[in-house]
Amino acid sequence: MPKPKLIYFDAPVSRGEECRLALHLAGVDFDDVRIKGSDWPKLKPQTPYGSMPVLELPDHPPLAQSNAILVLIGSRHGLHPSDDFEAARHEGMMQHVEDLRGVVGPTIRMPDAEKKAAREKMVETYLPAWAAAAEKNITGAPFFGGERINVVDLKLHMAVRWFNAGKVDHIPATIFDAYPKLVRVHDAVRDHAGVKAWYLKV
Ligand SMILES: N[C@@H](CCC(=O)N[C@@H](CS)C(=O)NCC(=O)O)C(=O)O
Repeated sequence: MPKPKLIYFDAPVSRGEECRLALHLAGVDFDDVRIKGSDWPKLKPQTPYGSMPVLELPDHPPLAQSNAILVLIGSRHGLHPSDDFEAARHEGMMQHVEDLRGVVGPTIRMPDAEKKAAREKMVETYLPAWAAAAEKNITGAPFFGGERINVVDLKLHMAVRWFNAGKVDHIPATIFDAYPKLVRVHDAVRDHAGVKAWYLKV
């Protein structure tokens, strides 16, 4: 039986990395397929939605959309709530992270003057509003829903990590520091033994 395959760019970031972490925490032995940027244009039309990550499971067509992949892995391996309402609440927060990526992502390819203006405006308005909404909906501790890590926590972790490494031009690394629950989820994932084991392995 071939192994499950997770296909994404060769970078420990964003939608691909959260899916790799989920598979690792789930204990799934998977092929971590990393695509070079130069190979992507050829592969793109062969993927379900023209984007990555893509999860390939034996006897199934390829599955795309990070949240669908995370919910599937989480539901199968105890990393997503079995209660349907709580699961939907987690999925709401996962969509909130996708909304953030949908707003910040397009600035990546902007010329610098335009990027600076767009991001400075986000620092004033969108990003604090996004973080306040995230904060309001985190009900548990140390993770989103309580004591157990779930796929939603991996997604929140990746969102905070994107900025707090200080490598997103014109957005201060401290942008989410005033949101203690968001910071707590980020730190709890960073300090989780399974997550640490992944970074010792790759
Ligand atoms: N809604 C999709 C978005 C996927 C997406 O935009 N992925 C990016 C990488 S994080 C990508 O494939 N970019 C290359 C492209 O769109 O050509 C998801 O959640 O998976």
